Amino acid sequence: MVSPLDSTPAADGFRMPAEWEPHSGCWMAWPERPDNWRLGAEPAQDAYAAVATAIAASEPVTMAVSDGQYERARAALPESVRLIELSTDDAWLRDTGPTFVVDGKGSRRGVDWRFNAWGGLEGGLYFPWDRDERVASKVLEVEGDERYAAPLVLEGGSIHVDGEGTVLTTEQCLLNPNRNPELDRAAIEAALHDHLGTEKVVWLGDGVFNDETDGHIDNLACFARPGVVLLTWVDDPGDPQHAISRDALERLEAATDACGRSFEVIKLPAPGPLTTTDEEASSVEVVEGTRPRRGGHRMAGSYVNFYLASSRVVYPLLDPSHDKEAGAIIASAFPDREAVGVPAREILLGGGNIHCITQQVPAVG
Ligand code: KQY
Repeated sequence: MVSPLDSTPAADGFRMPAEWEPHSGCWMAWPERPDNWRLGAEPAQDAYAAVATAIAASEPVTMAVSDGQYERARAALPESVRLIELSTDDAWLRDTGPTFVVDGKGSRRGVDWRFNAWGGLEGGLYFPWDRDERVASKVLEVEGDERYAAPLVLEGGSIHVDGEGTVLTTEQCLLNPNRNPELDRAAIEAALHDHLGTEKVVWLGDGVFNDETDGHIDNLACFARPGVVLLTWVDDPGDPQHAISRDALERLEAATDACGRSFEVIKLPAPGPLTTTDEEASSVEVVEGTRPRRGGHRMAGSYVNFYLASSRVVYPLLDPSHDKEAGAIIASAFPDREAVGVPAREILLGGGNIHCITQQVPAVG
C-alpha cells in the first residue's frame, strides 16, 4: 500500500466538492456475493449494468470486477465502461471507495476512511471485510491520486456536503458505538472538518427505518444545491418513517448552514412501504458471518438515493405508485440535468441503492 500523506485535506487546502460539481468519472463495483444478492447475483448484475449504462451516457464509468466475473460483466456493460480487476467483498463503492477532495488549483487527492462493514463485530453486515478495506487505496492508485488515511471509521454514504462548508449527517450512524466509540461528537465534527474541508455539521437524528447501514444520510436526505435539501417523506403518522422524517424536518428548519442560510426543504415521497417477499429472501444463500434475509422484512427504500452524473440525475424506480411523482420532483430539483429512472428493486434487496453503489471522481484542471 502506498504510504499516506501525513497531513489532512483541510490543512493542505483541499475540500470535498458537492456532487453537482464537475466530474471526470464514476466508479462502481460488480456485485457477486451470493449471500447478499439473490440467485447468484444475476438480477442485481442486470440492475447494476442498467445503472452503469445510464451514467456512462453522461460521464466515464469504471467498474471494479473480479477475474471470475470479468466475462459476464464485459458482456453486460457498454464498451465505454472501463473494467478494472480489483478484489472486493461486496459492491458498495460509495462506502468502500475514497472520498475525493480538490484544492481548486488543479490537484485532487482521496480520503481513505477506515471501513468495518457497517458496524464491525457489533452489528456489521459481513465478516471478513479486509478486501473492501483496501478498495479506496487501490482506486487512488489507479487514478494516480495521493491518499490521506483518515483515522476514523466512516462510509461515504453517511455524509453529504454542499461544497460550501456544510456537511449533513445522522447521529444514528456517526455517533453509533459500533463505528468510533472512542470519539465524542466534538471529536467526530473535528475529524469531518479536517478531512472534508467543511466548517459546520448539520446533524439529523435517525436514518430511514430499517436501514441496515445504521441510518446513512444518503438514503434519508441530500442537498439539491446550497441551502436546499431533499428529504424522504411519509405522510402517514402510523408509519414509523413519519416520525423520523418529521424529526429531520424540524432539525433542518431550526438549522442554518455554514454560510448562515436557512434551509428550504423539499419533501420527496417514499416508495411503498416495500417488503421482501419470501421468494426473494429464500433465494439468497445463507452463510455464517453474513446477516440473513427474511421474507416480510420492511426494506429501507428511498428515492433520495440517486446519483448526480454530469448531465443526468439517475434515480431508482421502486414502486409504480410513487415513481412518477418522485421522478418529477427530482427533475424539478435539478433542472439542468436529464432525470433518468432505472429499475432498482434488486439493488434495494441487497441493502442500498444507486447512490450507495457509485462514487464520483471530481474533475480538476
Ligand atoms: O447502502 C449502503 N450504503 C450500503 C449497504 C450495504 C448493504 C450490505 N448488505
